[in-house]
Amino acid sequence: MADKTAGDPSKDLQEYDIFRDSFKYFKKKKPPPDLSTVVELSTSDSPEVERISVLQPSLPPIRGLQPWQDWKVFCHKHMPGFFYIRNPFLSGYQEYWIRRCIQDFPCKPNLCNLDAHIELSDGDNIWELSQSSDTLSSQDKTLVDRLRWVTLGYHHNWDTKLYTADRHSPFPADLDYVSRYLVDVLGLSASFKAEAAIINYYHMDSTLAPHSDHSEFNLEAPLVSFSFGQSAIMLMGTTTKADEPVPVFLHSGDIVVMSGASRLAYHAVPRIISTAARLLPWSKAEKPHSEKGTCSHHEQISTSDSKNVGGRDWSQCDSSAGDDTLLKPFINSELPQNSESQLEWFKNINSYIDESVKNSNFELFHKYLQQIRINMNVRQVFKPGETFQDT
Ligand SMILES: O=C(O)CCC(=O)C(=O)O
Repeated sequence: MADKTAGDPSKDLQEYDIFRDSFKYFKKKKPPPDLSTVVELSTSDSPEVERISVLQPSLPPIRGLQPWQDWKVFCHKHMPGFFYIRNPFLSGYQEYWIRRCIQDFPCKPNLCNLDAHIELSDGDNIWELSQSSDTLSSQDKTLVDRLRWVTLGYHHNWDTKLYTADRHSPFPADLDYVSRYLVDVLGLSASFKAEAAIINYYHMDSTLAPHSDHSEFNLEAPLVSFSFGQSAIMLMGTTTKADEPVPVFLHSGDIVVMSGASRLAYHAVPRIISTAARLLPWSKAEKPHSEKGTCSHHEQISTSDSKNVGGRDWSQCDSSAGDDTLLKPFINSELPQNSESQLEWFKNINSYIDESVKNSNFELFHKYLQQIRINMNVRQVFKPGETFQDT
């Protein structure tokens, strides 16, 4: 790329913000950018991209992921500590997380951008309010369209850029566990604990400006980022904006982990890429993996009786009927601390995920994702064993 500092003596080459130029280039509508330089990490034949093998994890896998041996994990020479996992979800199981992001996570006690405009109470469900046309005003119908972000766990304060003890709600155990599992498979940290997350809901014209994530007290713990729905271009840089970032494509199901030198690297999302419905993972009207009669690796660790989870008879539970409110205490609580309760929780969550995926109708979620990209961005806030008293 041409030296953009040429002819501008006021700009020191070291300080020149090449990242911003790249962001503007990929954001531009007219003329649209040339996407041929955007790296498709899973198919790239560039010598800078390397597929790596992962390690046998110490944790058992949560339901819905392909066996870790089959994961396609890539690194890039210019982004040490950056890992890209090409959609490791079993067919049909991305929907579990998509539903969590659209239907569950925007509910109280979590915070979202709509709090500035309307008073949401316990039990209000933005997705359901947006669906029911007869009882509510037309403004309610657009609530889900106005959703831009949700925060979980320690709620990131956008103004102060701080986490504080008083802005905290329980971090959902399933998201904590799946993040720990991912970090474990990559061999990054035995003590990872998800304590905060930002869920971003991108519209087709949304962008995320160049930034680095440094509000956490623990800046060594990796950052885990999940993409669902429409594709995006992510610009991945270094710790200085004077370095040109690498543009990479992110698609539905892809997971990025930023660790080591990449943990504090500048990154941005300059563009959402319209992805034809036929190219989205669910276009083939796929059934959950287990329904295809395949005995997969993950089934070896399933020990629970799916009919009796959390004291409920699951054979009576059709979550498509929206009758899963009784499960909220189970799915919205933190991961149990002691290992016996954690094992019990683990059996229950696996059955819950299976049932939730098999019994739900995801058509409306798929429709929503024809225009939306969701990103779940998970962080550990504290060093192991520390809390606010220790900072
Ligand atoms: O949307 C993405 O892929 C990145 C999101 C991000 O960087 C953030 O929330 O800090």
